[in-house]
Amino acid sequence: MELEEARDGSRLALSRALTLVENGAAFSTEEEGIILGITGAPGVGKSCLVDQLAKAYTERGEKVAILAVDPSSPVSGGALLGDRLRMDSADLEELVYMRSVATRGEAGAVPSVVIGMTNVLKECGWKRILIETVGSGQSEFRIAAIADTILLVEAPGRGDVIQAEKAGIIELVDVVAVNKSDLTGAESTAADISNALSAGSKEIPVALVSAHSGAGVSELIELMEKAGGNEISRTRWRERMYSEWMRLLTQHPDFENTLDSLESGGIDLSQAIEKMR
Ligand SMILES: Nc1nc2c(ncn2[C@@H]2O[C@H](COP(=O)(O)OP(=O)(O)O)[C@@H](O)[C@H]2O)c(=O)[nH]1
Ligand SMILES: [Mg+2]
Repeated sequence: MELEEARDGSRLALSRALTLVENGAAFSTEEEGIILGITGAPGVGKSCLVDQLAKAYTERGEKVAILAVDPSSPVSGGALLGDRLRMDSADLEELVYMRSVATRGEAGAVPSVVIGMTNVLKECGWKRILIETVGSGQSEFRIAAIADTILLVEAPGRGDVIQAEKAGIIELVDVVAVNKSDLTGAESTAADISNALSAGSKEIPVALVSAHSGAGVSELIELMEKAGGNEISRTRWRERMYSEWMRLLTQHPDFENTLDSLESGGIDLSQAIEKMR
């Protein structure tokens, strides 16, 4: 079976096992791992920063798995991304596994699929897992909520932190990175953000980084490691509850049948909910 070969190091078997989970197979594990969620609006430099983080972790000898969740692009497999990490040596490449996650436009089902995929990865020895999620809206944060540590990436002149504050989801964030520190305006953006966050109930550190030059990346990693010991906030538990509830619902054996009945007008919504209890 796939999983045994994947545990033995076969990447092909690992991709197959992940595809099974993507297609709805449930998978849990007792293995521990560290999941880092990287979120933020398109274009702020998440992918470039993920590459830098992966490079830094592999240089410490850690194996790193990257899951790129992008609901806007229908992707197949992670092969395209394979050469994205222009790694310094073939040895380092051995330490990185990268995979795009097809979400099939069902935002609600994303977290459960991704949780299952991280479980497969942990089971197969990939303990350091980076999840890149696009956007900074509520649904993206729901994906991020499965992470142990959440990094919100910003770029000069943007206002995603402020939006996250307005939406009441800033509590989910452990660290903010203002990327593109090589550009003018990055420092003042970081200062504005620190200022805005200082009024909140939780202390959220703000780091200046350049995913192009690598400046500030090791300091960012230190900040995230410190944050890793933080207690999980009520907001994040709430998001995890939502995700788990959604998983239980979408994996209910009668879920699809019930949708059929709703579609054909055979039952109404309250009857459908009753069936799902
Ligand atoms: N000047 C500058 N540009 C950057 C930096 N990091 C990323 N970019 C650029 O920003 C654009 C978006 O980067 P990408 O990683 O794809 O962003 P994502 O959409 O958030 O994943 C690309 O053109 C990158 O080359 C940086 O540190 N400095
Ligand atoms: Mg990206």
